[in-house]
Amino acid sequence: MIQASELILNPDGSIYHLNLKPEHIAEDIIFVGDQDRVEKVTALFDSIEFTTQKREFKTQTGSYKGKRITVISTGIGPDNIDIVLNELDALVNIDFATRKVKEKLTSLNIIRIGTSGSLQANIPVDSIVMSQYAIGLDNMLRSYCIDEISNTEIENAFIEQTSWDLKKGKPYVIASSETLAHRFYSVEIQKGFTATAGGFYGPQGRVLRLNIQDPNLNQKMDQFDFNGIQITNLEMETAAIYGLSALLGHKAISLNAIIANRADGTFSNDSYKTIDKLIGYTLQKLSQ
Ligand code: R1P
Repeated sequence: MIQASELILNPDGSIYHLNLKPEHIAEDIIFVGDQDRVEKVTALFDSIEFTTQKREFKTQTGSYKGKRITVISTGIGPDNIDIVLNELDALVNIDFATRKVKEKLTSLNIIRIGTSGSLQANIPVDSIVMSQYAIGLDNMLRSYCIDEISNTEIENAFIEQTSWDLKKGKPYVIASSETLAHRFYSVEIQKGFTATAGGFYGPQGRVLRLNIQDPNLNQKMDQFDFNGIQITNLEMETAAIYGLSALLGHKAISLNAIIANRADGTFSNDSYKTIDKLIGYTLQKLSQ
C-alpha cells in the first residue's frame, strides 16, 4: 500500500498537484507548456466535458472529431514533467481506494505540442521538428533507474565531443515511441534530436549578467554528430517526457514549433501562426 505522504490526494479525492480524478482524463493526452495554449487547442474541439486548473497545471478534456482527448499544461521544465507524468500515471495505474498498483496497466499516448529554438541554420524559424531522440542535460531523470532505457553510446559521444563537464551531471539520451513517431510523421515536418535543458538562460547558453560554465556549448552541440544524428533544437521538456514515459510504459512523441534560430539569431515574425499550424497538424493526426 502506498502511504498518504507518497501518493498525496486532495480532500475531494483528486491527485495533489493536477487536481484530477481518474475519470477526468482520456488515454490520448496533449501536453503544452503554456496554460493559455490549452484553450487554443480545445477551441477546435466539438465539445469540452471537464476543465480544472491548479497552479500552472490547467486541464481540459473533450472531444475532437469523436475522439476523447485531454489537454494539459505542464508549465516550464523537467521538474514539472516529473510531477505531471507521475500523477497522470497514478491516475490510470494506481487504485486510489486501495492505494495499490493495478494488475492491468494502462498505457497513455502523450503528445507534446511545444515551442523550441533551432540549433541548425538549415532548420529555420516556423518549421516543425518531431523529436526522434532527446538528450536531457537536466539530471531530473537520473533519480530513476534508467540504464535499460537510455542510449549510453550517444551519451558518451556527446560527453566527448562537447567536453561536457560531469560536475553538471551525466546527460541522458532517450528515444521517442516508435509507434507514435510513425503515426505523427509526415513530409511537412522534420525529424530531430532535441536537447532538453534544465533552465532557460545559463543552461541554454544565454548570457545576460552571469558568466556561464561553457560559453561554447551551443556551438559544440550544433556540430555534434553521432553516425549522422545531429542535435536539432533546444527546449526544456522533451527528454524528461520521453524518459518517464518509457519507464512507466506510456508512449510519447514531442512536436516543437521552431520559433527561434540560435544559429542565425532570428526569431519568428509570427510564432502564434506556427503554433496554430502545429496544433491543427497534431489534432488531424490524432483523429486519424
Ligand atoms: C521557455 O520559454 C519555454 O518554452 C518552451 C520551453 O521548452 C520552455 O517550456 O516550450 P513551451 O512553449 O512548450 O513551454
